[in-house]
Amino acid sequence: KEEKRISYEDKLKICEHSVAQKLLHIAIQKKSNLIVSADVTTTAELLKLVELVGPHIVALKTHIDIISDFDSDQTILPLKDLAAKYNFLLMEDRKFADIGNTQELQFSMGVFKISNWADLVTAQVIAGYDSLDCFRNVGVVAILSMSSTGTLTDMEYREQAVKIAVSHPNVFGGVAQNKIPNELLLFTPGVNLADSGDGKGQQYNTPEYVFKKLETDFIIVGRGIYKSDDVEKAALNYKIAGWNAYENSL
Ligand code: 5FU
Repeated sequence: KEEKRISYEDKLKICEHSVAQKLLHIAIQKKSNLIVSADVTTTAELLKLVELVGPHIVALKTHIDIISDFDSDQTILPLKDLAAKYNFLLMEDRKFADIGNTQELQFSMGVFKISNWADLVTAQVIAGYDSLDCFRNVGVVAILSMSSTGTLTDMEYREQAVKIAVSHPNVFGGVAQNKIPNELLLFTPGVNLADSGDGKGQQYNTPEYVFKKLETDFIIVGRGIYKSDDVEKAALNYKIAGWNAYENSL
């Protein structure tokens, strides 16, 4: 049966996790549901990109391990300043996928010390419910299904993954290409206004499609924005497209 999609205001009443609350407040305030995926490989490119897109986004999604000159003072301190200046959250797309003890180490130790700066992280649920216990003081977005061709996240996997996501107190959202329960926030990557794929397995949908059909809450856009000739204009276009698609889906 078709449920009607609910507004960000109504989501505020049912998504109690503090990170969900923050994201929803930012979305309403900035009239944006856009998350930019900053898949650039140097600190200079990253900070330049963030200066341009910062005003238009609710969160910046990083793959911090692709930054070749990563340095916590040079990379993370300015990034945190920009996040405060433009009011967005930092989402590290680490896709943790190991036993709890190892994830705990990967989360707080090593070079990147993700626990020191990320507001939210992505994690696979492949290792089971208890593996997510280590993500205290952060919000977890569980990977429930993937956007790539041939992904193994079939319906049975997704059903089990959703059970873990809705029941674990550290999890407030899911990354998926399908509708998920309303008590979770839905993050959808694989969004592009110009392309349908990248020749490497990525599959794209439009903002219109993901808000109407999947009832997504946040779109995640990478190359559609950071590869654009005019990055700021592209961010603004996706922000407006995302917000209009959200309003049209209500
Ligand atoms: F979980 C997922 C997924 O299913 N698909 C994705 O594309 C995550 N992603 C990430 O979103 C991926 O790792 C990229 O960082 C980003 C999409 O980038 P694009 O340039 O818009 O294709």
